[in-house]
Amino acid sequence: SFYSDCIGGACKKFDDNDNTIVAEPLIDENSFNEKQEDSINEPQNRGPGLEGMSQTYRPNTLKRWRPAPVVPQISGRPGEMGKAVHIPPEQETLMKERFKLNQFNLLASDMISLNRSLSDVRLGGCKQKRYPALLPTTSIVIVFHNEAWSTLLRTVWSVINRSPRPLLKEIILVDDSSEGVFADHLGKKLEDYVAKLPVPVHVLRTEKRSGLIRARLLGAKHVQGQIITFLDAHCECTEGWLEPLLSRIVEDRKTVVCPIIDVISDETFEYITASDMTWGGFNWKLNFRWYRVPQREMDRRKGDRTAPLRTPTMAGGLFSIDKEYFYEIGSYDEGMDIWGGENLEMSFRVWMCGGQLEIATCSHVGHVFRKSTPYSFPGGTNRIVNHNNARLAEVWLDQWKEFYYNINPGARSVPVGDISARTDLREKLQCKSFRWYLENIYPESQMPLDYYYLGDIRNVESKNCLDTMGRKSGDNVGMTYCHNLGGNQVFAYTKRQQIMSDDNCLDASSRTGPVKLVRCHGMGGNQAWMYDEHDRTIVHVNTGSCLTKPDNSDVNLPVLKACNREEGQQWIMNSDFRW
Ligand code: LR7
Ligand code: MN
Repeated sequence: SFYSDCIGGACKKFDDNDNTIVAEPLIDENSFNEKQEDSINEPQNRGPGLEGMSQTYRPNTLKRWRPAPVVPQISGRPGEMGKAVHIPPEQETLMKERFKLNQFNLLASDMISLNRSLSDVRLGGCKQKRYPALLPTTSIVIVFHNEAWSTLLRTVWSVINRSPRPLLKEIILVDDSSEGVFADHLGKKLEDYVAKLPVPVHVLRTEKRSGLIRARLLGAKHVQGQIITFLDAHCECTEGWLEPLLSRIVEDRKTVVCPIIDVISDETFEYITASDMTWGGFNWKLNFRWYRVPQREMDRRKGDRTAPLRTPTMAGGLFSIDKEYFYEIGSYDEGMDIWGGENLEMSFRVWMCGGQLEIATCSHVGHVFRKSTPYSFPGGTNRIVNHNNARLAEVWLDQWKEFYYNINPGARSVPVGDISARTDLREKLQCKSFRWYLENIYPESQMPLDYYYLGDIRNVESKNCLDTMGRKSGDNVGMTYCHNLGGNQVFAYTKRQQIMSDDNCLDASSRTGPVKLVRCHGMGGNQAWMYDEHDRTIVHVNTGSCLTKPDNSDVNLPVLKACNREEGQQWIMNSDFRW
């Protein structure tokens, strides 16, 4: 039961399955030796940076950059060093009441200092690293709709306190038409407050609710630094977060770099370090998901966990990009509304059009992961997310868009709008195909590179269809009447002999066994099936048994049996088939 109540699967949670792990504490292998300090930047010095330079960044000598914290980092208030805040029982009712405003524990957040201290969560190897003595400047762009005061300002303060000052051009806050009680603190009060901060902070406002994508485009337009760094409005940047992001772009300006996104608990505001062994993927529904980094990427990095990690996709909220490259590569799709889809859209676009997407594992930024969204989606959540995803599927997914439409048939009826500007962009940039992306960037993807069939699987005798019944890995696959709608009845029969539905594959471990849905492992074994088009049998390769319709009709579970050529073992995999 993970991600179930999170839109787009954006919540960062432990998965009960093997290859989707997230938050695990890191062991600090080497402690930092202060004596190795070789250079400290002047807090007041706003240069040198690389003002006025673009396209190529000059190579230069290395140094240790240092932030210039404005406020002492220990307040004596709860939550210091990223610790959990516990609300006394007598305030529980108030806590629950306030929780609804933002879908996180606002009472706890309000108790914590805006400057709270955090521990240095980096791997030992990261703390030793030096970065170019000349780095480009960055503008931080933070968009928000109905954000709480304490989370927004803690984000701002964490940037100010933990970024080397010469690198920080400005912070741009974009208020996406916050309403009601939020308008009180996000209006003049915010403007007056930020005017007193020790770095330039600008507040922009959208004319009407425009969604995070267009709000970011507005923010980006005003950026004066050479690099745009986007953050969500409920983040906390940790020690050394910025230098790894900027220096990767210096090495290759077509690199889009994300930090490791740590977890700030929505219940206690505890800062929980995330694993450096996860990267971004996606499923057939086009939900962004975290998966374990495969061995091949560890090998490419020669086992160095501090080396930048190439990731197939990004979560979307936290990343740095060269400003000129941002526009060169097509910024964002302005046709996307409110929330969702832009993260995968940009991920595919960057990879397919000649850039690269990385996680700088030495950069850690915390984010408050919520279980549900507090704000409205005008027009309906599903409608908006389906619209955004359909746009990206139409532009970037080629034939693999059918996986999305089949598993999410509701998306077929949502108007995608005009996508010609985006298809023109793909043409103009001479981007590679989605097949190229699957082959070269994401061979581990749930979307199979080669497949024979995508559709429902019908039994000749019962005329029923295989159905996942929405069950999860480890459960039995079911069977029910064919509804022709796709969704839980869509399976792909792949060239690797898998019968898959999204993350899961049909799997049997004995010759008479139940047939289960198990997370696809891509290694054949219990997940290899042979479809014989002539006999219409689906043979389990390991056991030689045949997939058979359920024994009696009250248990709707298909089974494995010795092959007998009867109709109960005959299956139709053909989209054009009608009884
Ligand atoms: O209409 C809106 N206008 C906005 O300005 C809706 C939202 N927003 C703001 C909002 O206030 C917040 O600052 O946009 C930001 C992101 O919205 P969240 O925080 O409600 O959603 P999220 O954290 O689930 O968003 C993740 O997915 C989004 C898909 O569109 C964006 O890419 C977010 O940036 C992204 N967040 C992250 O990547 C942080 C890690 C989460 C994960 C995985
Ligand atoms: Mn967020």
